[in-house]
Amino acid sequence: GYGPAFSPTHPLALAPVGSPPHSVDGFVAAFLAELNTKQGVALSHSSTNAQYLALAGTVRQYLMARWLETSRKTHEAKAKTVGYLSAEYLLGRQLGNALMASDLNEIAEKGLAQCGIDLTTLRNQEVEPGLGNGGLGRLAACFIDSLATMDVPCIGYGIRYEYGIFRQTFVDGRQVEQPDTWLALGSPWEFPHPDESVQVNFGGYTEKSVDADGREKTTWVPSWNVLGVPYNYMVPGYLNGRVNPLRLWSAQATKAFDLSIFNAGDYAEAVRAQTFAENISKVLYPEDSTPQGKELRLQQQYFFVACSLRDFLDHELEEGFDLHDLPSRIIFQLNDTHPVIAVPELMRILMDERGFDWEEAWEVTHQCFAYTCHTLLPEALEVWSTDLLGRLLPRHLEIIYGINDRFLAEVREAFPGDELRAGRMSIITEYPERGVRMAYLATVAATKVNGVAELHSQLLRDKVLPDFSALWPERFTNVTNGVTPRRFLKMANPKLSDVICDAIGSGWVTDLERLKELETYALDDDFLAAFREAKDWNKRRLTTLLRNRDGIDLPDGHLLDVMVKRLHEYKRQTLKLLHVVSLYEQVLSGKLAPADLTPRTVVFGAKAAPGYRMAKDIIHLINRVARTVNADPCLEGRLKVAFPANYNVTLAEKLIPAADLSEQISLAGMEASGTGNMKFALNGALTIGTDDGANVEIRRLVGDEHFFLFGMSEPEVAALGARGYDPGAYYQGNAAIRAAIDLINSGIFSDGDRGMFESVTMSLTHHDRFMALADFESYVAAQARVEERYADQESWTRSAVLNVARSGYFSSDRSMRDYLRRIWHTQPML
Ligand code: H53
Repeated sequence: GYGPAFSPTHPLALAPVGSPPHSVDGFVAAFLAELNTKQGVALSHSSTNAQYLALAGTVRQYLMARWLETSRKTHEAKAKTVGYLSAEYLLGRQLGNALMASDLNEIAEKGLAQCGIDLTTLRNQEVEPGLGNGGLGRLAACFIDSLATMDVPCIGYGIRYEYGIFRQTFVDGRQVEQPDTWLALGSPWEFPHPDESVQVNFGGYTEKSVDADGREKTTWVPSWNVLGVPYNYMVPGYLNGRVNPLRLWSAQATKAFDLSIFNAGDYAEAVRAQTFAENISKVLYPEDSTPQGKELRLQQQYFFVACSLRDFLDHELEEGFDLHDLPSRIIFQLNDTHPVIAVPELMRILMDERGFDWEEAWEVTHQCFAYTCHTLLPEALEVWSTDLLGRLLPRHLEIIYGINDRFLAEVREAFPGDELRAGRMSIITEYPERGVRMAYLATVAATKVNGVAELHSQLLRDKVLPDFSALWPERFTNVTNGVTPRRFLKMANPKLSDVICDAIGSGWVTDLERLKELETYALDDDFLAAFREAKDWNKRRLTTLLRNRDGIDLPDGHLLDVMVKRLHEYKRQTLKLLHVVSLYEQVLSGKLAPADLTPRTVVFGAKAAPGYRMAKDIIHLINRVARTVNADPCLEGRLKVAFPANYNVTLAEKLIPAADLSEQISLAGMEASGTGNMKFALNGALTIGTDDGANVEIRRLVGDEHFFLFGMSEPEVAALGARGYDPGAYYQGNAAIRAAIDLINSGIFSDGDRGMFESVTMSLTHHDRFMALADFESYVAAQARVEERYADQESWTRSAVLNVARSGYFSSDRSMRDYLRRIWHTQPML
């Protein structure tokens, strides 16, 4: 609480403490104070890590006053806030972004140099917080960056995993996972607030009673609980003084929890209880878009959502706030189905704790939630068994049944006699066991449901939720994903940023459509030369990094062909690999002279979910192909495969700016959006891609001549599936496919072991669920067009410039504007 001299309205309590002076001297003084007084080390004896921590602390000081001021302003204005609920935030390193957002880069560089310290060395000391798997988690990070930059009040809510996404290593070419100990050397970006901890209940049973007014009342009698401790992170807007909070929850045992056992005399048991509670936020589940249905995962979901709702209601609203007006103050955006348990949780709070009746509670709940779906894969849609859910959250299951009963009554009223439809639409499924379809629950509850690219939103309406879009057509909308230009262009690609700024100024950093002004420069020789020089610089930077980080040598002057994303069959890394193997086979068999190959380095980066066997086999195969191809002298200087381990945001920031060719080759209708595709185009890589996800929009905007389209369209995929797809016919009928697959089966990549990659080749020739063989010929033809264009460097560079100039639409600032207008109905505070 506040001391007597500092009532919340006391002027000194209102005025945040000022920042250090925005000067080199001010910076150095603050930095040395951090080092000396916070860490107790002298500059002369400080380790790189101590210096990094001191630097982070210094930058934090500059952001502090703005952070407090932002919070004061938002509360005072009673502004509507976006509550972004996401189980993942793939933030990437914080230091560079914080320096950029507070305009401290130059000052820090000079100040540190005065202390004999190199800023880049300190930057490289940071271990990125990998609190997400892939696209979905990175999207959340881009969105909160954009909201802060656009001066929109937002609280990001999530989980502070003690271990983020695993660190990938290769042993004999196979993926081996190591724990991500990102907190080990200190975590200077977070503010723990044990004083604002929240209790979260689990288990037990419910009791019905009748209150004094004769109304039926339900009480949840839980059997155990844990404490959620919030850790605040600063989300600084770009040069605008706004700093929004990201609030991540960490699980801790409650006193009551362990004391009862402790009092009974079993100390060891008490400690075990503590460990049990803390397991909840211990580790990020490493499955990307394939939920495992594990109990701990549901605990995580309820844990962070319960903490977040409680936090918002208790700490962000003034005392006595009438919760009937809650929709005027908050919109909770559900990032996929992971946080959907928030729906029955808000119902429970309003009914059981605040005395709302069902209809009142439902009206408020409905207005307070919007749902983003990020997938089309049926196996990615979460279903929780009622058995598990009822055991862990008995009251919530009752409420879900209540929601379903009323919903199905509405369906029957709209479609009388159509029992089949009611069965199809039920939130509860009976197969393979009774379960709650979380996507249906989200759709029934939400004011708006959106997909993440135009094609995806269309397919969501037509194929995943057709009955729902028939019932509520106006509920469905699209917001195409975006990426933050601050991190992924200005920060990751400083050379290209300078070239752009020299031509059109710096307005594009917060208004990315201004890149349009570069179109005229696509014909300017000086500009093209500067553009190419930036690309070359990025390639040299990458070469140095990969040499030091992985011992990989990137040859000079190669077309850099990059496929980086999670390893998933639908993304079709095997299609890219078959292309490589086919080129190799043609050289081996004398069909192709090595001198006729366009010198090319293919870079893969991909993590596989640890339990996803096929994905791990594919990683193994890529590494083995790389080993053989790279060692074969006949390909020397012509074809190389590089597979740096542990692809993450930090590596992406170096890889993407260096790339010439971006591989976006999922089977049409499978990739909801993709966001890597946008980052590559924005950095001047050309895309080879299918008509899938946001590729459709990228191609439309950059123009057909500047995009290498191949493969079946989604309707063609559907038609082929309906006719019956037979990959064996493609294997038999296409000599190149057959030769490539046979080469893998020959044992050439596996020291003569012909069976080593049978799982992969058999899957391709017998099932090929994602139709890689059907698209192979078209893919190879598109690669030939790539090589033809690349031979004309001027024409290639012009296309690259036009890709940059026409990618402004893919700023996450634009995505946020679309959410504000179409879904959240709130505005920037400016
Ligand atoms: O979300 C990205 C999309 C991408 C999609 C990805 C995603 C996950 O990373 C995890 C779960 C899920 O359902 C979807 O695969 O296409 O770009 C952001 O929307």
